[in-house]
Amino acid sequence: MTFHILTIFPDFFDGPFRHGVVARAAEAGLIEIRRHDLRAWTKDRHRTVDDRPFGGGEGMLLKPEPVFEAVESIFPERGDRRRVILLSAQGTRFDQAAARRLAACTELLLICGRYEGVDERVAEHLVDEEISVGDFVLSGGELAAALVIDCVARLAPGVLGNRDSTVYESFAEDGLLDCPQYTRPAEFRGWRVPDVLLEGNHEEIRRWRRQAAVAKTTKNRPDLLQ
Ligand code: 9D3
Repeated sequence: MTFHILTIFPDFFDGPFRHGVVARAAEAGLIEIRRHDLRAWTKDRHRTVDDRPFGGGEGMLLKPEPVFEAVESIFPERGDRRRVILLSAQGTRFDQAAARRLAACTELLLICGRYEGVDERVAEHLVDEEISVGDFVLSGGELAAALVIDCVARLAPGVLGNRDSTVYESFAEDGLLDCPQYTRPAEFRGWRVPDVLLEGNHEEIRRWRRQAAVAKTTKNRPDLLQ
């Protein structure tokens, strides 16, 4: 699976994919991550990618021409399994189900917005989907693109093996957060690991984990309990 990133800050991605599962998947040739500098598709001396909003308002917008030219040259042909995504605060919310859908593609092109936004014709006439990573304000789409790639890449065919059943993997199994987990030592600064986990009664452990997951979900994410 190939990820293309269209950005004015290609150097931003020097770091995020050099560690862990994504780095190993790239080394194994299971995924490829290619960065494209949006300014390569400008035609003026100053390599201008932004301009002022019609109707007035704060800040600058990414202008449409370089973005259209870039996408059309990176993807001369489009298709179901070759999708173009705009990262923007106005997009539909990214979640594990969206990640699973995107993992079925062979090539994804992620466009990183900057400044106050992107000319709306990009969202309307160029991209397949517009995606937001959550209800908070970022300073641009780069961090969001890194997040989406991290999440989708581990679902790409062959990346995780069948240790996690990635086909069915959901963020919250049966609507619950993961249960609390402990490792050694059994007592740390006076805080003991629950006895049931040390005793080896697997039916009791299963029941404890279930109620602990419900308690954790109630406390931290009541919205998940319909
Ligand atoms: C929503 C606030 N906007 C109204 C004045 C300003 C604005 C905020 C953030 C304009 C651009 C941006 C840049 N954000 C992204 O490019 C972005 C983003 C985000 O801010 N939140 C969640 N997901 C994403 S994906 C891309």
